Amino acid sequence: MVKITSPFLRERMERLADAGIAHQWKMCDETGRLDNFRRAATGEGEFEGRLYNDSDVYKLLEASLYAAAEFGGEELRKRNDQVVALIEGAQWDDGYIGNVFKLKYKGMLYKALASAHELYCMGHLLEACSAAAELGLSNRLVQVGVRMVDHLVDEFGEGGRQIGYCGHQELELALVRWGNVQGDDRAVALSQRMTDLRGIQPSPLRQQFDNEESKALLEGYRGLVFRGEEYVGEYCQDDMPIREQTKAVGHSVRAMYQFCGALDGYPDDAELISALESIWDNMVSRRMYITGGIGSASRNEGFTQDYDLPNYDAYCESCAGIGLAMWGSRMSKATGKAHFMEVFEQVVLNNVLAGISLDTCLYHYVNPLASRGNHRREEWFECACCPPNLARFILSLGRYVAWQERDEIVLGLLVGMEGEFGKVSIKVESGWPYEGGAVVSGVNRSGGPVSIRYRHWQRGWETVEVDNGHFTFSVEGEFRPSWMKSNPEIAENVGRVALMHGPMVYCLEEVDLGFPVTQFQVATMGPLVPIEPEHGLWKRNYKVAGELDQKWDSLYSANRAETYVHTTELVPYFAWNNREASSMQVWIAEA
Ligand code: FUB
Ligand code: ZN
Repeated sequence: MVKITSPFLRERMERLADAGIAHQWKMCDETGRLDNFRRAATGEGEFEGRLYNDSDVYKLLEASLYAAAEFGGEELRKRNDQVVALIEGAQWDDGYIGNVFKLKYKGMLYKALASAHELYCMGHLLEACSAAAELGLSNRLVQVGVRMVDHLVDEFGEGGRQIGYCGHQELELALVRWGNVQGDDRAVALSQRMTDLRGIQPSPLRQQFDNEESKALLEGYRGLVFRGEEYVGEYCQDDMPIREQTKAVGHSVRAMYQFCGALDGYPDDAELISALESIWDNMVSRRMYITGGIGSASRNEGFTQDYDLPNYDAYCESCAGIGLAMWGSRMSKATGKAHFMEVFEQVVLNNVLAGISLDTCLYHYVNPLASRGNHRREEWFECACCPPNLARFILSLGRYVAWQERDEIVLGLLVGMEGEFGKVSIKVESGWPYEGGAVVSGVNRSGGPVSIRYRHWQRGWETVEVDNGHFTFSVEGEFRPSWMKSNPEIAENVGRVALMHGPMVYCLEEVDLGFPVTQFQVATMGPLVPIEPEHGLWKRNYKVAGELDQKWDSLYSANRAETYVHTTELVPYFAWNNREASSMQVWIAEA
C-alpha cells in the first residue's frame, strides 16, 4: 500500500476527494445516470442517455471508494453505500446487470456485442467490486461481483451459452483483477478466453450483423467496423489475434485496455510480450504526441497513420492517456524495462493531468496541442467517460508508482510517497515534477539486506542495497529545460520547438502573451528564466524572449509585417486552460 505524499499530487487527490467527486455525483444525478438504476430496479420508466452510461457510475464509485479509503469522511461513505444499494437493486436475479437492457432493449441481451457495451459496463462494475474487496470496504458490493462473475462464466466461459467478447475491451482486465483478489481462477480463464478469441475470423462480433433482430443496436456502428461489405474490425482490434499485431490501430482506449487485459491474463507469455513490444515501439516512435497523448483522430477516436499528429485537431482523449499509463506500468513489470515507466511519467504528467482542472471540477475530453481559444473545459459531457476515469486513476496513483517484484522493491516514479512493502517501510521525498532527484529513507526490518530499484529519469534503473535497520540514500538528478524539435515527418512541426523541463511539457497561452499565440516566434538562443507565478496555482513558468509579428493585413506577403521584440512566459501544459479563454500552442514557431 503506497500513500502519495507529493504535495503536487496530494493536493489534487484531496480536492478530488472533497470537491471533484461530489461534483461528479451531482452530474450523475442530474443527467439521469442514477435514476436509470432506480428505474431498472422496478423495470418501469425510460432509460436515459447513452448505452454505456452505467459505466460512469461504476467508475465514479471506484474513485469514491479510493477516496473513502484514503481520506475517510462520513459523506463519502454514506454516498458510496447509497450507490451500492442502487446497484444491488438493479442487478438481475441471475447476476446480469445492464440498465438499458432492462428498460429499453428488452430481450436483446448479448445480441449486439460489437456496439452494446454491456460487457464493458460490467467490467467497470467489476473493477469497483474488486476495489471494494481489496480495500475491505463494502461486502455488499463484493457480493454483487460474485453474482455477476458466476453469470459471466456461465454465459461466456468454456462450454457456456455464448462465444464472444465485447466490442469495447475492459472486462478482460477487470476479470483478472477480480480473479486475483478473490482467488477465482474461473475469472482469469474467462479473461484469457476473451483475449484469445478476439481477432480470429469469422469474428463472433461480425456474425451478429447478419441477425435481423440485432439491427436496432448494430446498424449505427456498421460504418466503424465494415469497409463496404467487408468486415475489417480494426476499430475494436478485432482484425487479427493480438499476438500477430505489430501496430497500434483503431480506437485508442479499446487498444490500451486490450493490451492491459491480455498482459494481466498472460503475464509471462513471451510471444504476447514480444508482440506488445513491437506495437509499443511503433506507437511511441510514430503515433504518440510529446505530451504522451495518443489517438490523433476524432473519426475513430483513435490511431491513424504513422506521423499523423496534427496539433489543433489532436484527439488525445483523456481516457486514452490513462489507458497508456496503465499499459506502460504493466509493460515495465512484465519486461523489467525502465523506458515504459518513462512514458508513464510523460503521459500522466502532461496528457492526463491536463484533462482535469486544478480545482478538479472541469475536464477536457480531448487534449489538443494547440487551440484557437475555443477549446474550453466542461463540467461534464454527454459521453462522460473521461471525468470519472480521471478521478479513479488519479486517486489510485499510489498503485502505479511503486511495487514489490519478487524480493526487490521498485520505485517506478520518484514522487513523494510512503509505502509498506512487507517488512520494509519506505519514504520518498522529492520536488517532482519541478525538481529531479529524491531522498529515499526508511526502515528495513527483514533481518537482512534488501534491494531497492528506482528509475532515474532518462538513465534507467539503478539499484541500492539497504541493510537491516534504518537507511537513507539520495538520488541525484536535475530536471533542466530544453528546447525539443520534432521528427520532420511531422510536417506541421517543422520550424517549431517545444519546451520541456525534465518530463514536463510547456506551452504558450494567449493570456500570458497578450496576443494570439500564432503571432509569437521564440528565440531559442535567448535566456530561459524560471519564475514562480504570483497566482500560486503552479510553481514554475519559463520566461522567454522572441518576436511578435503584428498587423498582417493580407493573406500572403513578401515582407514581414511590424515586428517587435517581446518577452512572455510559458506555462506547464498540465495547467493550460485554467484561466480565461485563450489560444495556446505547444509547438511554437522559432524566430
Ligand atoms: O465507448 C465508451 C467510451 O466512450 C470510450 O472509451 C470513449 O472513447 C468514448 O467513446
Ligand atoms: Zn474518455
